Amino acid sequence: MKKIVKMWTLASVMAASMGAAFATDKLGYLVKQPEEPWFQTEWAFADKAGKDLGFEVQKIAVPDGEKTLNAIDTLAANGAKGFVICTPDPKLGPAIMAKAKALGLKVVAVDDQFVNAKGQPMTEVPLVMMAATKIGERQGHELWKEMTKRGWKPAETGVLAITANELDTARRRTDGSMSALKAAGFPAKQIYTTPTKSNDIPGALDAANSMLVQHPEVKNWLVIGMNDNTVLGGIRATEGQGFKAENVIGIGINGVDAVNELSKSKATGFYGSLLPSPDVHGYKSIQMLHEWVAKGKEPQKFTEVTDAVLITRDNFKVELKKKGL
Ligand code: FCA
Repeated sequence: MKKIVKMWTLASVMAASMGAAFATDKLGYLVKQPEEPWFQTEWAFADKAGKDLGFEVQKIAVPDGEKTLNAIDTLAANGAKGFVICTPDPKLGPAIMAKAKALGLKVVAVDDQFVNAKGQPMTEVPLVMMAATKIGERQGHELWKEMTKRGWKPAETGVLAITANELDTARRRTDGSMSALKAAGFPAKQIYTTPTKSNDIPGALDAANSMLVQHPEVKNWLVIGMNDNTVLGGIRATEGQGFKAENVIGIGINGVDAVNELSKSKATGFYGSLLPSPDVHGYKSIQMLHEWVAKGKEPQKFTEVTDAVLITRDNFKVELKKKGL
């Protein structure tokens, strides 16, 4: 009799511990622009982390503030314990944090940092992002290199810098790019900045058009922007105004958003893109959240993902494959 009791006890212990191992946490992954391959890649690798580490990822598109706050309610109603987010607007930070706190959800920010009511970065929220200034400097450096290779005279060249300064990561990238060009010897007075109203191709195209018409004297253009779509908008504008591919050099940032362009049968002014690590952003941010939720291990406040590779028409397939993208 005693033996049987013991066996039962063992069985129930085993069942309980198996239950714990299989109880999957639900975690959200909210992104501002699901149409960008950048964010699709983050989602894919967040899913991979979920499969590897045993949690479920609820992926929700949050193009505006209302959708963001609704998504947080939905997550809580579904029993999620936290979420990773690339916010559609950094200024939503305080509202996002207040709602998450009220519903008992943990938050990790990815790519775009929250700002508080005073416009200062909310450094208390864990953040995973790319090294913005560094990648911008690389953009400027690579543009200078390609322009030198083509033998362009600085006097005949203009820089079309499409900016989005209200987004800190964007401002740091384009500032980095412009300072690298100046440091290399590009004349500062021929760098023309134009702000885009939206972070997509149509917005950047409008911004670029209004600047291009003001400078009919420029023969060759270098195009700067915070990501691939911004630079692509600039390239489309140069095409619309009759510039040939050989008189334009644009280098984007994100890489994965440049695949269609680099696959075109004929070269365009879009020379290449800096490919960082959307795979690492997606996997790591949600892994950190999972460890926080499941094991109480609080993430470090700032995780910077460095290193980017320049992909062009010549090497993009190989480089993307190397990263499993
Ligand atoms: C911002 C941009 C995205 C991507 C990300 C890392 O959110 O809008 O395209 O570059 O930073």
